[in-house]
Amino acid sequence: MKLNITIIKIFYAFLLLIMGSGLELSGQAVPGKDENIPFLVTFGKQGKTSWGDDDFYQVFFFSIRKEFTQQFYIRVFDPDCGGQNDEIQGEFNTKSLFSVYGGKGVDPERNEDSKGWLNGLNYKGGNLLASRIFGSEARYDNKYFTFGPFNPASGDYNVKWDSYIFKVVCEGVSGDDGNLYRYFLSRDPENNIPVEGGNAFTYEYTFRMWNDFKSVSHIYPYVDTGVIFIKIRDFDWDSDGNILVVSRYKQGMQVKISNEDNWIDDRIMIEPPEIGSSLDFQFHKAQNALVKNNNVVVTIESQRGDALPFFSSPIGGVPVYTPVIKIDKYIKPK
Ligand SMILES: [Ca+2]
Ligand SMILES: [Ca+2]
Ligand SMILES: [Ca+2]
Repeated sequence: MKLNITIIKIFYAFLLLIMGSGLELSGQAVPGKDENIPFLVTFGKQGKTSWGDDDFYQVFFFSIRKEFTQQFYIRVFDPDCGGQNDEIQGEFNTKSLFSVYGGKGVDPERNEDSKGWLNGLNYKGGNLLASRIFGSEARYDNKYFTFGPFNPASGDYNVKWDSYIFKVVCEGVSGDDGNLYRYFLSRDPENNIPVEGGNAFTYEYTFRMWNDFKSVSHIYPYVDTGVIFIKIRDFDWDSDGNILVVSRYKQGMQVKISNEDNWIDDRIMIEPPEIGSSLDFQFHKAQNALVKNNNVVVTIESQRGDALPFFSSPIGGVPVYTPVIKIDKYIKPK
């Protein structure tokens, strides 16, 4: 009996270890370490959708585990639009509004509008905690601006993830240039110090590809129970190479791709081993001619029409394809 209890104790310790490793600290950087995406991008609303942003705003969520009770910060790298990193059209005249929300109305699992992926709905649900407009400002060019401090309890509590949820919206309120930027969820206002167990996610991902042939970018949607098939939609991919899906079950299935200023959708069946894990959508560059400054938008929804979250640190880790061992049927000798 005593031995059984010891075994149970070891089992739980092991389980906690695995769970802990699933909540990697790389989730603090947005885009995340495994995603290999250079920048998020949001254009000024006088821009053209053919430059790769369909709606001129981007919504990101940050989750803070309930156990973490200290103050934290949300840092924005290169929040201005001008100087380095950004995509100029004519002259730099874009203003970007970054807003941080907490409280009721933020949690996208209880407020579908908050997800921000369907245009025309109110994606600003929650209490406004902080905001700032950035133009072309040398002070924040290729540098961080820090929002906060925030108290975890001012977020919107989500039971399933046992976490407080915060939301950051970037809107291109005027101008026509592309603002490129990144986020970091930090314990420190001056340095990037991860918040244990923190993560970030979005439902409509607008990002920049690398300007080289070899870099592969990834995004990791989480597949919850009840998902039978998914619909992936991608916008303005500029016919740049291949988009592949890899999972525990899929070795590299090709997804239909968009060209210029259009949405393309594709339907992908979900198999039982893929439930409760992340999928790996890989974005491979075309190898013949370099497609430069490629911005792309991606959403994924289930057969019910609800959007799946893309986590900066994939839930359960990066999925690894596990070949199914086929057992040949016993053939009766003649
Ligand atoms: Ca401009
Ligand atoms: Ca910028
Ligand atoms: Ca594009």
